Amino acid sequence: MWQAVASVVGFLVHQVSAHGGALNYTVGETWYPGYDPYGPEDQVTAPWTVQRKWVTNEPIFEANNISLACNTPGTPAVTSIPINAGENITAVYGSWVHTVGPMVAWLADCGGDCRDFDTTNADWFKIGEKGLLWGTIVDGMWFQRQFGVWDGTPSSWTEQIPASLRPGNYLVRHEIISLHSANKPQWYPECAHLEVKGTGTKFPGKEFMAKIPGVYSMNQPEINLDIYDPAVGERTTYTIPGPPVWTG
Ligand SMILES: *[C@@H]1O[C@H](CO)[C@@H](O)[C@H](O)[C@H]1NC(C)=O
Ligand SMILES: *[C@@H]1O[C@H](CO)[C@@H](O)[C@H](O)[C@H]1NC(C)=O
Ligand SMILES: *[C@@H]1O[C@H](CO)[C@@H](O)[C@H](O)[C@H]1NC(C)=O
Ligand SMILES: [Cu+2]
Repeated sequence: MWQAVASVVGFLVHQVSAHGGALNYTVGETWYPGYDPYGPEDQVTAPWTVQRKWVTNEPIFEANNISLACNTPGTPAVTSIPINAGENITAVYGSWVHTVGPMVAWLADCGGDCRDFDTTNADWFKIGEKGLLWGTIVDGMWFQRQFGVWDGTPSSWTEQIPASLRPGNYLVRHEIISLHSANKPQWYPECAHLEVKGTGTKFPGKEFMAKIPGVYSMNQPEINLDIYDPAVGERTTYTIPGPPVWTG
C-alpha cells in the first residue's frame, strides 16, 4: 500500500516515511486493522473499523489543538476491540523514525457506546508510559528510539489493561510525543474503541485524570524544550508530564 502511494504521488513519499501513527492493534494472537489515513475512504464505514478516523500522519504542533484527543477528525469507529482486563494491547506502527520523547497510553470511559462519545469532556487516565530508558535526553535510549526498528518492519508498543479495571466501553489513546525539533513539540495520537471485559470493579480517582487537550502546555519544560541546548540535552532524567499512571 505504501509503495503504491509513493509511486503515484512522489511528494508524499517524504511525508509518509517521515511521520507515522498506530496502524493496527493486536491482542494475543488476534489482529485488528486500524484506519489507514492513506487507504480507501470506505474504511470509515467498514464493519471491522476499530480505530477513530485520522486523515494524515502529519504531527499536531499545538498543545491546545482539539485534535490532540483523537487526531483529525477523530470521528468514531464502527466496532471495538474486545479485551479482558489484565490483557495486553499492542499498537503496531509502520517503521517509526523519530527517536526522542515520551510515549503515553491512555484510556477514557465512554460511559456507554463509544460511537456516541465526544472526547471534548473526556477524563483520560494513563495506563502506561515509556520515556528515557538510559543516557541523556539528546542522544540516550528512549523507548521511542528503541521501538523504531529502522529496517522497514513494523514497530510494536505493548501496554497492559489494568486487571482490576471495571468492564465497559473505553477509548484507548496511543500518543507519541516527538521532541527532536527545538521548542516545536510534535504529537502523534490515535484512538481505538475497546470493549473491556472481566470482573474488575476499580476505576481511577480524580488525581489520575486529565483533559486532552489541557494536560500539556508550552509552559511545561518537558514539552517546550531545546534538546540541543547542552543544559537540557545532557540531562539524564526526563519526567513525563501529566498525572501518574494508574495500574489498578
Ligand atoms: C490542529 O492540528 C491539525 C492537524 O495537524 C491542523 O490541521 C489544524 O490546523 C490544527 N488546528 C489548530 C487550531 O491549530
Ligand atoms: C496493518 O494492517 C493492514 C491490514 O491488515 C496491513 O495491510 C498493514 O501491512 C498493517 N501495517 C502494519 C504496520 O502492521
Ligand atoms: C504484557 O505487557 C507487559 C509490559 O507492558 C509485559 O511486561 C508482559 O510480559 C506482557 N504480558 C504478556 C502476556 O505478553
Ligand atoms: Cu515525523
